[in-house]
Amino acid sequence: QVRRAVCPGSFDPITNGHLDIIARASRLYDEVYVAVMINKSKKGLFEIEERIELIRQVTAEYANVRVEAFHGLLVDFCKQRDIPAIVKGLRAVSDFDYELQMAQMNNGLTGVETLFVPTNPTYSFLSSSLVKEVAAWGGDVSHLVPAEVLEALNKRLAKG
Ligand code: COD
Repeated sequence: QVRRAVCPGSFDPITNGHLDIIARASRLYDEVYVAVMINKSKKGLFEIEERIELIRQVTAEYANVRVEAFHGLLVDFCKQRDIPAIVKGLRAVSDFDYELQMAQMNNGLTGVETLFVPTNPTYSFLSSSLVKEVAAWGGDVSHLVPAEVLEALNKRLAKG
């Protein structure tokens, strides 16, 4: 029996916080899917294809990680691929309420389980939106994202 899990998110762009959770999940499961949510009503800084390409580059060292886009419900993505577990990072109490609601809703829908991994304290304040904001104003985010992401951010922000 292959043990599978999914790490879902927007990943606009992937940060060291996301990467830490994905790496830890890859040590616990045989196969880890990184599922990049397509949200047509919210245009991100990076196109879905760019996000996926960046995630593929920075997870290349983890042989059991695969990256896919999805739209619709996460539980349907899980059902189609026979994935019984969602792995999420918990940063702080502020994440808890919403994450608990989603975990309970998803479990009620299909029985899929959600497992929470406590964030590495180095990244407990880190989010894609803060990275974008700080980078947009010229702040140094080189310790918060992988080098490939830093380069992509600088390119994108230089274009304006
Ligand atoms: N440290 C550790 N983990 C982190 C960090 C960090 N610094 N930052 C983010 N994470 C983890 C968290 O677990 C977070 O949940 C995940 O990475 C993704 O983060 P984001 O910001 O890229 O993505 P979100 O929060 O926009 O993603 C939300 C989902 C896509 C997971 C959610 O909206 C969803 O499942 N949507 C699909 C539609 C659906 O099924 N809806 C019904 C839900 S009940």
